[in-house]
This record gives sequence, structure tokens and C-alpha cells, in this order.
Amino acid sequence: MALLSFERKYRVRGGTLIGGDLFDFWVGPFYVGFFGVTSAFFAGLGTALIVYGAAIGPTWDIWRISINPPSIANGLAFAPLNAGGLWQMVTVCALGAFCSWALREVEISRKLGIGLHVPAAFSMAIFAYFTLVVIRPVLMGSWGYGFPYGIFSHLEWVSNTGYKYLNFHYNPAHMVAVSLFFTTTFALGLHGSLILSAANPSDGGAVKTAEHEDSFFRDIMGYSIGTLGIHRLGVFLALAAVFFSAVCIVISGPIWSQGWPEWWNWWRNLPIWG
Ligand code: 07D
Ligand code: 07D
Ligand code: U10
Repeated sequence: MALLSFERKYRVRGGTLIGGDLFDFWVGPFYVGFFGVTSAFFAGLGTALIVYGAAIGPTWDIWRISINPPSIANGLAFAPLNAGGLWQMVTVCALGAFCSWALREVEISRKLGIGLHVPAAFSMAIFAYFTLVVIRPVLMGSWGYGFPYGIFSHLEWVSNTGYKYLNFHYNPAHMVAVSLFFTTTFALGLHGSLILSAANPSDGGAVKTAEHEDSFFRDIMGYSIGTLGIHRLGVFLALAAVFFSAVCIVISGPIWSQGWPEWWNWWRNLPIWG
């Protein structure tokens, strides 16, 4: 069925979580829904606050605009608008927009009668962000540990936070996360190329079947995970990468406050070395 006639068929009422029929309509290609309105509200307000923050200075240079969190000394209190309060409001808007977006995905999935895998996956990204700007700052006792909202400034934060622990590469959860990210791109490279090799033949060639795809991997390495399996693996790898990222940052400070290389002393201190 062509996509446009399919859209006519599935664009029916129902599946909403809240608000009944009230916002159950489309604007152009976009489904609106209650959470479309809250997404637009939080994203609009958050963006406006960032523009306001840029307007009160000191720069309009897109790379250097930065909405900074309050000072560490401010603790977990509300901060004055121009001393971190703006960052606190933007954080609330960001979380409001991300959660609204996830719930809008849930409503669309329910309308279509498909699983909730997409919103579940996006929730892992939201969880990583929540860990960076809420869980870790709360555990460390100050909003000042959150990262600033700016293109270069957030890179400074990553670098500074990394060096605070001497060499962040020695963080074992960071190692696991990095390896999982590498594995994710490796898996997508394998999958994308395998599908194209079978399903997109040169002019006049016949489209090959899933058996061809399975056989390729059985021939080359003795085992094929299967056509559904590779997608399960993909989701698992990607979500695990982000989960271990959240772990690697939440243990930096709240659980381990020395340099990460020192953490490895447990290995050197094993009694087996004599
Ligand atoms: C391709 C989907 C499209 C999304 C895009 C991002 C904005 C920000 C806002 C000026 C893959 C849209 C960007 C809305 C504009 C203002 C105030 C997704 C795709 C195109 N980072 N990060 C980037 C964010 C963190 C790090 C780029 C967001 C952590 C490093 C972009 C968040 C840490 C590098 C960006 C976030 C960290 C980047 C490209 C939130 C650890 C780079 C992103 C909400 C995770 C790269 C100049 C991309 C770069 C980069 C956005 C968080 C590290 C500006 C929205 C604190 C080391 N980050 N980031 O393609 O070039 O994502 O930076 O958590 O090298 Mg970052
Ligand atoms: C947080 C993004 C959430 C996004 C959301 C959506 C919009 C809408 C709209 C486009 C988690 C936002 C959407 C705004 C846009 C439109 C229309 C994703 C998030 C909700 N590191 N490191 C990581 C590597 C070093 C350090 C993670 C590699 C150095 C610190 C990942 C290297 C030092 C932190 C990773 C490397 C250091 C990290 C990031 C190599 C610096 C973190 C991925 C090869 C000197 C961060 C939870 C991630 C983390 C993190 C990879 C090097 C420090 C595993 C490959 C040694 C302080 N690093 N790193 O988390 O774990 O995505 O965050 O050298 O905080 Mg690292
Ligand atoms: C995959 C796949 C697969 C496919 C696929 C894909 C994965 C096998 C079959 C998909 C993959 C691709 C297409 C590849 C490319 C994708 C990427 C590289 C990922 C990154 C994507 C991007 C960078 C694009 C991002 C773009 C986005 C998110 C669109 C931006 C949208 C908007 C700005 C509008 C959002 C809509 C909302 C919020 C809801 C509806 C709202 C409106 C229409 C606006 C009007 C608002 C209202 C009516 C409400 C009123 C609002 C109020 C009252 C509040 C206002 C408040 C204020 C303060 C202003 O596996 O199969 O193929 O294709």
C-alpha cells in the first residue's frame, strides 16, 4: 500500500493517553496530540530562554553562546535568573520536551498497533541526560555539576570533568560504553552493507532472499544471528552503550573521587602477584 493511502487508513481516532479526542489530529505530516502541544510548549519556551540568555550576553557567537549552571557554592537551591536560574529553567524545559516527545511516540505507536520499542529506546537517551544534569548533581550536592548548554562550553565541561579524574579512559564503565558504541557502528556497518548487497542488486539483477543473507554469515563465520536477531542485537548494543555511559559518569564523583588510573590498584594488589 502506498504510504499516503496507508496514512489515510490509519489516521483514525484513538490510542491517546490523555486528552481524548481534543488534540487527536494532524498538522501536515505531524501528529499533534496532547504531547505534541506540550512538546511544542517546552521546546518553544526552552529555546526562547536560551535566546534570552544569549541576549543578556556576553556573545552572539553561535559557538560560544552558553547557558551556564549555577556555581557549585549555590548547592541544590534555586539560583537567581542570571546566575544559573536560566540553566535550571532550561533544564526543566528540556526534560519536559524530551518526555513529551517520548510520550508522543507512545501515542503514535498505539495508534499504529506497533510495540513501544522506539519510545523505550529514546527513554535511554533521556535517562543519560537526566543522569548528567539531575542524578549526578543531586548526589554531589550541587546543580553546579551539571553541564553548560553551549556548543563549545559543553565540550569544555566534558574535557574538564574527564581530567578531574586524571585519565577518564581508565574508567571501567567508560571502557565498556566506548566498546559498545564501537560495536554498534560495526554492527550497523555489517547490517547496512549486507542488506544492500542482497536487496539492491545492480540493474537487471534479482533481489536475493533472507536465506542468502543468513548463508553469507554462516559461510564466513559459521553462524548467522538471523534477520530479526540482528535488529534485537542492534537495539541492545545501542541501549547498552548509552546505559554504560550513564553509569560511567554517575560513578565519577559520587562513588569514585580519585583519579581513574588509581582505581586499578585493586588489580595490582591482588595477592596472586606474591
Ligand atoms: C545526528 C541527531 C540530530 C541532533 C543534532 C544535535 C542542538 C544544540 C543548542 C546552541 C547525534 C542538535 C543540537 C539542539 C543546539 C544550543 C544551546 C544526533 C544526531 C544535530 N550534546 N557532544 C555535539 C548535544 C553531551 C560531546 C553536537 C545535546 C554531553 C562531544 C551537538 C546534548 C556529552 C561532542 C551536540 C549533548 C557530550 C558533542 C553533535 C544533550 C556526552 C562533539 C551531536 C541534550 C554525551 C560534537 C561541537 C550529534 C560536536 C557534539 C548536542 C550532551 C559530548 C551540538 C543536544 C554533556 C565530545 N553535541 N554531549 O550529532 O561537534 O548527535 O560538538 O544531552 O564532538 Mg554533545
Ligand atoms: C546524554 C544525549 C541525550 C540526548 C537527548 C536528546 C534535542 C533535540 C532537535 C535536531 C549519551 C536531545 C535532543 C536537543 C534536537 C532537533 C530538531 C547521550 C546523551 C535526550 N570518550 N567522557 C562519554 C568517548 C574521553 C568524558 C560517552 C570516546 C576523554 C566525560 C561515551 C573517547 C575524556 C563523559 C564517550 C572518549 C572523556 C564522557 C558519551 C575517545 C575527556 C560523560 C555518550 C575515543 C578528556 C559522557 C552520560 C553518551 C557520559 C562521556 C566516548 C574520550 C570524558 C561513552 C569514544 C578521555 C566526562 N564518552 N572522554 O553518554 O558518559 O551519550 O555521559 O577518546 O559525561 Mg568520554
Ligand atoms: C528508520 C527506519 C526505517 C525507515 C525510516 C527510518 C530509522 C526500516 C522505513 C527513519 C530514518 C531516517 C529518515 C534517516 C535520517 C534520520 C536521522 C539522521 C536522525 C536525526 C533526525 C533529524 C536531525 C531530523 C529531526 C527533525 C525533527 C525532530 C522534526 C522537527 C519537528 C518540528 C519542529 C515539529 C514537531 C511537532 C510537534 C511538536 C507536534 C505537532 C506540532 C506542530 C505541527 C506545530 C504546531 C503546534 C500546535 C498545533 C500546538 C500548539 C502549540 C502550543 C499551544 C504551544 C506553543 C508554545 C510556544 C512557547 C511557542 O528504521 O525503516 O523507513 O525512515
